[in-house]
Amino acid sequence: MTGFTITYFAVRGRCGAMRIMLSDQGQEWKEVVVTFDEWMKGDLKKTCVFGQLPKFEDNGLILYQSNAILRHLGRKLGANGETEREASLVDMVAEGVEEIRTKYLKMIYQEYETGKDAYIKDLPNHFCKFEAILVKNQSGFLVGNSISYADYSLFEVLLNHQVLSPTCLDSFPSLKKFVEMMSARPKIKTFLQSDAYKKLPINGNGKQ
Ligand code: 0HH
Repeated sequence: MTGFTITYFAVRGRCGAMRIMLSDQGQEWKEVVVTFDEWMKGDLKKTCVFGQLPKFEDNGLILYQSNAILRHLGRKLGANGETEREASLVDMVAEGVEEIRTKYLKMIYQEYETGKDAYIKDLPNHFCKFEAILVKNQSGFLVGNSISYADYSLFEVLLNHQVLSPTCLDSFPSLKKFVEMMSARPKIKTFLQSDAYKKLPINGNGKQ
């Protein structure tokens, strides 16, 4: 019996990948939704180790930093590579995904109007790296023969980018196949069709 709780704002944001991962792994979790007004009071912020959300609780263990949470779940749920060597490669690839996510969030929150077109134009320079990883690995996953937290993270980033630019994967057949394969996993498919997922905007400022 697990006791997972996610405390976060009413957006997919930095919890998108962990929710997809928990669903696919057949886990249940509780959501504590923080409103803008509650957050602005400042009391909760003061208790957060880095002054930010998400906060993740696992039977008394409290974690912050979305990628640390993904890694924790990867280790706990067996989605972290099958060997120590693979686990290191999973971390490496996940850091590469984080670089795209960070650039995406900067564009969305700071320069959507002025930077969106240039951002989309530059995407192939980032996507080609992940295309090459998938072509080399051949299993359909980023590392080894089993799904890892890096796969969930990349999948969620790509879903968001397909909203930003529906044709952005057209030159990347392996990435396109990867998104199709992940989307077709039964528990992910059910989650992506759920109100819990659909009702949440991708980002907190209405841009996507
Ligand atoms: N490195 C951290 C991580 O990966 C970054 C966390 C972070 O940026 O976990 N947290 C932001 C919220 S994510 C935060 O706590 C961006 C979504 C913003 C949506 C806000 C919607 C509010 C409306 C209800 N920001 C608050 C702060 O820094 O005070």
